[in-house]
Amino acid sequence: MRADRSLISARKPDHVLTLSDLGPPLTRLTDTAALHRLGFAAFFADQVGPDESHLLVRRISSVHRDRVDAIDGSGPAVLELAPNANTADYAVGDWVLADPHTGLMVRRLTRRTVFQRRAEGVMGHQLAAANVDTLFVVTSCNADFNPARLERYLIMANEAGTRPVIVLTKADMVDDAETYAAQAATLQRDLSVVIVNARSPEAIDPLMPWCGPGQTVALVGSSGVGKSTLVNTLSGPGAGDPQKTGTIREQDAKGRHTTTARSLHAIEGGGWVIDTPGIRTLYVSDVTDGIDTLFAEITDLAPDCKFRDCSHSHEKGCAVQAAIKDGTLDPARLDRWRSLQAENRDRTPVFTGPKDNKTLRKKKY
Ligand SMILES: Nc1nc2c(ncn2[C@@H]2O[C@H](COP(=O)(O)OP(=O)(O)O)[C@@H](O)[C@H]2O)c(=O)[nH]1
Ligand SMILES: [Mg+2]
Ligand SMILES: [Zn+2]
Repeated sequence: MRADRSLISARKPDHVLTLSDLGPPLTRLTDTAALHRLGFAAFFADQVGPDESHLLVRRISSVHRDRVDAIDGSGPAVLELAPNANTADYAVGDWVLADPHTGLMVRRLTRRTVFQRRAEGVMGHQLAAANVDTLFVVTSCNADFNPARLERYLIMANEAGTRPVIVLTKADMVDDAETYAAQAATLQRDLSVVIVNARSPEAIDPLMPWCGPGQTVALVGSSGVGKSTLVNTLSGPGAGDPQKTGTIREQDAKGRHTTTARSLHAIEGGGWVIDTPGIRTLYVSDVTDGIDTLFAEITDLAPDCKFRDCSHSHEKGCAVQAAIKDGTLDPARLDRWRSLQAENRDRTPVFTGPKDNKTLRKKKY
């Protein structure tokens, strides 16, 4: 127990400890109530072996160059990485097991989903967020609304294995929010679209189906669309607005980068929400599956084409061209499919050489 106290003392360095300073108990694997609060889902619990039952459960809430911040069932918690660990290997949303005596991370649990971005000109991926169940793709009912950009976010969600939901904010500022919603709904089969005023406490109601204990949502979208405002609304009035929000230039609806880092926040009715800074340019690279899902109406037709390697442009017996002729497929969709495919092909590195020659593209067109 002595070691547990030294762990706590790291939280309050200038304090003489008494027993009452120990606060709520640390979240152990046997502490089902705290695990439930923390949103620890069965997928993660199932990974823990019987010999690990003495360990503590923590979730990474932000990643810095030299350290990571974490939470447990009672709030912020210390998590020490091994001296040789690289914080870039961890993502906000990661679940980890920690030693109760030293606070040292023992291991990271396998991720259910992960968002990663390939930075321009850099090998490898930049981790954005992990274990996200639902991606709220946030855009506003104004000049920010851009179907081509929304498609890129949808590809990102599909590729990560995360359910996308389009969240249209600033519905209070227009009277044709439904028009935006109808347009957004055509972007992908069975896509959910929600219209909110992010500043209103009522915004929480239509978003609740994707929140609740065990659920993690992440917010993406341009700066100024209301992501941080939504985090504050989802956190509830008791949380005291954990995120700073910004102003936008009204003429082009461009936001400033008020949010600079990713962070994890508790949702009032249970579950967790990850805020992210706006992404300026979103390239598609190595996202073949994500594109297939976005354009499911095209992907589904391809097996009916006469040629297996049909490019759906000039070939005889092309089921996709036939669908365009009979008016069941929007030709603009085929154009966008083609250009996103080409971008993906150009930007996906095909590694060669002795070490990497197994890392070819997952799937060939
Ligand atoms: N009227 C209205 N203003 C909003 C709404 N959502 C966000 N805002 C405002 O838009 C600005 C940018 O919001 P912020 O949350 O910082 O955007 P972020 O960059 O996406 O995190 C702030 O002034 C918000 O108060 C909304 O639904 N309605
Ligand atoms: Mg923000
Ligand atoms: Zn074809």
